[in-house]
Amino acid sequence: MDKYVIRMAGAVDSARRLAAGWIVAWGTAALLGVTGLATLGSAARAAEPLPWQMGLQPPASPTMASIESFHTLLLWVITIITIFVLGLLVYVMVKFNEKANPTPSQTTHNTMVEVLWTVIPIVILVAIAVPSFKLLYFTDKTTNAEMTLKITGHQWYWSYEYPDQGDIKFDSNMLSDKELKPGQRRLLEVDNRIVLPIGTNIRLLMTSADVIHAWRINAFGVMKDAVPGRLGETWVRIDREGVYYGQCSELCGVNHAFMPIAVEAVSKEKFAAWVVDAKKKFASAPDAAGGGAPQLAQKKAD
Ligand SMILES: [Cu+2]
Repeated sequence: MDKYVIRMAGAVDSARRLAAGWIVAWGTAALLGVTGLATLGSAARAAEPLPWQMGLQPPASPTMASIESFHTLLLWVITIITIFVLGLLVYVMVKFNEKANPTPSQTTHNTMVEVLWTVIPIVILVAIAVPSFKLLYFTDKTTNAEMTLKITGHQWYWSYEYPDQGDIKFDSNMLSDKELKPGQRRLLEVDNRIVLPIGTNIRLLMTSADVIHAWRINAFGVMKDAVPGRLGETWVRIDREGVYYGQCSELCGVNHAFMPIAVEAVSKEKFAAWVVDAKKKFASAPDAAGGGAPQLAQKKAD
């Protein structure tokens, strides 16, 4: 009886190891995929989450469209792997249980199987890594930027500069509950929205005047840390008009949750008209972006 128990334990053990090998390998693959997806999830009016929505909100930039298709690819990979591992477990339970397999095999190693469960996951990881790195470099910067928006994080608001539109500068603060007009999004609406043209390659430069913040808009697929003393760069090309919302995504202090981002994406003509108005509107506040004295402005003054 003892001998039988030991044999049985051996068979179960090797079956368990076989399954464990796959689970570890595929778990790593799944994790790698998930880290690539950490950019997604809050609100935007031109592309916003809806009750009972399946999947992501509609992408509003080529970057987000690419992130979404990469996400779909990974979802397929993860689904197939999960079903395969589940199949293996069920197979082991049915085929090698005590009744079906009273005299278990004494096998402890199988070179072929071991090579396969090492090589196949590597091949799949490499197949995932190639589009992943391509996407990473695509989001990194644009080679032909048509305009620049400089973003500075402050505790706890954002300030914006349009260096090639006649130096427009302004602060953007969240509206309090009292200031909200009907229909405006609570904790998302701001006093001065960023206005940007659609169909334009916009270079986004990010820095901070105090601690690390992160400028994030899900519909654009943009999330980049704003680090004091450094200049981060990414880009966006907005597909269609509308208002897009985002939030600071780096824990930056007590009011971290209260420094939202609101972007009004308009046609190029409307943007040109806004620039004319904005120059007048923000001219009265020459140091609007101040408080933190952004590095670029300082350099210019030298
Ligand atoms: Cu912040």
